Amino acid sequence: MTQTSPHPNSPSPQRFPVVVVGAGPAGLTVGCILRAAGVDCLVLETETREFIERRPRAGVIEEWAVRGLEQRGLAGNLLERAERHIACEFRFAGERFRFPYHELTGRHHWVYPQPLLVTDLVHEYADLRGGAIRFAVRDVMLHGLDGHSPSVSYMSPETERREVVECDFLAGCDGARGVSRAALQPGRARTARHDYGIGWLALLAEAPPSADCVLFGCHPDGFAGQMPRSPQVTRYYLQCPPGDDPDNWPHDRVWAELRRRLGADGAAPPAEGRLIEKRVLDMHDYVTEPMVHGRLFLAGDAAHLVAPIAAKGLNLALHDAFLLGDALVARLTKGDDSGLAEYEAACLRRVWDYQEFSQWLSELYHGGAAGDPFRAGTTLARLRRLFTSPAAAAAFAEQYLGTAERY
Ligand code: RFL
Repeated sequence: MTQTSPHPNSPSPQRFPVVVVGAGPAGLTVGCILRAAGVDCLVLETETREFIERRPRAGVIEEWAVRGLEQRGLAGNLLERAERHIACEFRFAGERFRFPYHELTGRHHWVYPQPLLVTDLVHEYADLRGGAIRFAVRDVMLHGLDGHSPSVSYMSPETERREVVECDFLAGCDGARGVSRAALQPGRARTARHDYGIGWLALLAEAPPSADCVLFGCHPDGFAGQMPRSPQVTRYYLQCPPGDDPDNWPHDRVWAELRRRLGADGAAPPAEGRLIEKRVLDMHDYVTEPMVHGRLFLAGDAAHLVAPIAAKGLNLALHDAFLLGDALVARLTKGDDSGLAEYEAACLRRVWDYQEFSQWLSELYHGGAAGDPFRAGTTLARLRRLFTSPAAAAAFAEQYLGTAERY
């Protein structure tokens, strides 16, 4: 929510050069970059530390993103513990088709559960780099976005009062349901949205993965996916109607559908285990433009959401955060404005490229189950082409791994 002037009952407003709204991967990475350069900032987060360190979400991180974390001293645990993935496997027409992207390109993916990354980043920011952070704040409001001295106010859980913090710059990193994007609307920004008309039942199972790689089951009854997270926990997805009730998916139905849709000659069936997360995602994408308003800079899901079809959201959040963190440091330590001026354009080139790839991949996953024999035919042709045309395979690998030389 936004209002023109801060609520008056804060006794003495504090001041930080940067306030970061949201302690997800984007906000924490920006915070760590600022602290490493000796720039003070405050991170505000509506949830508790325990909650954000456990919230299950992404797992697939692209090589360039890990390199970016490493260059900023943020990948120590990740490089020790993450798994290197070198292939994925498509299953269609009752057969298995392994796509060995490492063999084709020399590149790989990292698999590291998002809660572990967030735990590492909070520890680095708050415990090692001495960054200020307030958890469990409520009713965050942004003020004075049109001027040179914006501010943020929030209800403090400790004082039960509205606290006001003045700043030079605001980083809006509060995800898809935060207040930063809303502060730009109406009339200040346009959100372009795409709905796939498809639901995914997102599942986390206490079970080892049934294969050493990501599996994509392109089945006439709907998509099924397996994304390994750790030797003990596996993420699965099952295509379902949008808005479906997770209660329509009892344990036995889930495992029967996973076995059927991921079934193929010579393939081990998914290892059954307790389902520790079960929720329906209505698949959609959006991009908000502009990502910058005055001294407010949006980053990550606050600015753009990409459905988990191609496992790109966390990667885009990190891409924004590297650019924004570095640009703020340049501005605040050297007076160099160029990074901030180029920030939005540099983010959006990769964002739109990844959005386009997600759309393309969605047809590969879902086209065969659309109930349209023509789409089923073209989808099968698209799938087969990946395994018959080296040019098509190279293009897929580049987009899947995010390795294009330029965006
Ligand atoms: P986050 O992670 O949502 O963090 C935003 C933080 O802001 C807090 N917040 C507020 N704080 C202060 N004031 C407010 N008013 C606030 N409102 C909210 C929230 O509590 C939260 O802590 O956004 P960020 O940092 O931009 O990071 C984005 C990623 O989390 C997201 O894109 C990925 O999780 C997407 N995603 C995946 N991405 C990948 O790259 N690879 C994957 O394998 C992958 N799998 C997934 C995914 C997302 C999923 N969900 C959520 C649909 C799997 C799933 C199931």
